[in-house]
Amino acid sequence: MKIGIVCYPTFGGSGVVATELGLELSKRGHEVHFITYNQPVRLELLSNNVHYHEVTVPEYPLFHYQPYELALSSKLVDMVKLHRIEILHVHYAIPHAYAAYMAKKILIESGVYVPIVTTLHGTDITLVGSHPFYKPAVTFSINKSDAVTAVSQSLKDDTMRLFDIKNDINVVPNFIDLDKYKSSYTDCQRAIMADDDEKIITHISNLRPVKRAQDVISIFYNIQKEMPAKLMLVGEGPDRESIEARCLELGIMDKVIFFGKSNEINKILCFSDLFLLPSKTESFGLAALEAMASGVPVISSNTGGIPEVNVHGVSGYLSNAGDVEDMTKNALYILSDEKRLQTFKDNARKESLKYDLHMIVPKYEAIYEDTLTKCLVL
Ligand code: GMT
Repeated sequence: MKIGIVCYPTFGGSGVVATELGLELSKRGHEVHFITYNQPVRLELLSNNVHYHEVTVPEYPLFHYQPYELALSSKLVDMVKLHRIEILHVHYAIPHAYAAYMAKKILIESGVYVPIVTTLHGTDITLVGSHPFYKPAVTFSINKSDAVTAVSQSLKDDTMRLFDIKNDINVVPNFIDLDKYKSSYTDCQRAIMADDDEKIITHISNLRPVKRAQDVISIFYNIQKEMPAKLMLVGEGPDRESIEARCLELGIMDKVIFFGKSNEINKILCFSDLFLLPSKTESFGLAALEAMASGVPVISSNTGGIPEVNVHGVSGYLSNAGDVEDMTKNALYILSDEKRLQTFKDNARKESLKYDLHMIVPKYEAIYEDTLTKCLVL
């Protein structure tokens, strides 16, 4: 198949999922075209089967806002025609499904029909999309897609509850290339990060308010009072400054390592004993899955799709968002006994096997095939 993928090319989970999906599809013999405004961060290797087409928005002083959706629609039209792309898989209802619908309509005028598969990732539904301002556009974009997927049952339920959806939504969870995490699982040199007796706690996110990174600091502060520990913080975002200020205020700056944006997540995770994800909401929690694949137990909130990934009492523990005391208690319970910690580590890795990309990517392929067949009949 010739597949066009539209995503946000940034460090966010949706961009990672879209990129890994495209790369795996290309390995499975499909021709994949990424169409976006920057080369996706995890798209390191361009091969015969993987292409990247940049969407540029010509600056024009008359426009207060430059029309990205318009530029994307035009680029999609051109790329579908030029490369005979058979199906478009767009990640995020707005603006991607919205722009793809416009492209589809333009292409119909030239006798070309390209179906659209839309994947909902969360922020487009739970945070931005449900704002009354965007609701009509999100509802329209979902209902006009030829197939719709959501990354968890919880996100599907939220979508059905918040919008007037006429389409069926398939749940296709986030996935992981387990091999990438397996090597680091064994080759880890944690001595370069911490002393032997120190426990390593990790948090990875884009440090937006929804991630509740201040809770990460509070939980870590409580942990390091009870045992020697280091905190590794990976990611950049609007809360970085206030987090640094809080660490300074608590006198723990020397125990916190800020990595900033990193492409070496698997290496960092291999040093870790515990992963913290106290988010206010999370449609899936890809970062938690990446941790689990590295054999790192997860202390998380119980919101959104997280309970579908992190199994309470098995791969880690779940608490109400904001309940720092309970999260601290659970963290200390896991960390305070070496045998118990090892059991949780093994369980975490075992639970992550359910999300092997070799099992999940074929689900997308089946959806593409069904959609193409359905559209042919119509
Ligand atoms: O969580 C983020 O800040 C990034 C965001 C995105 O849109 O890229 O991630 C969302 O999509 C990921 C991939 O499906 C999910 O694993 C994340 O849980 C989801 N984030 C939220 O729902 C807040």
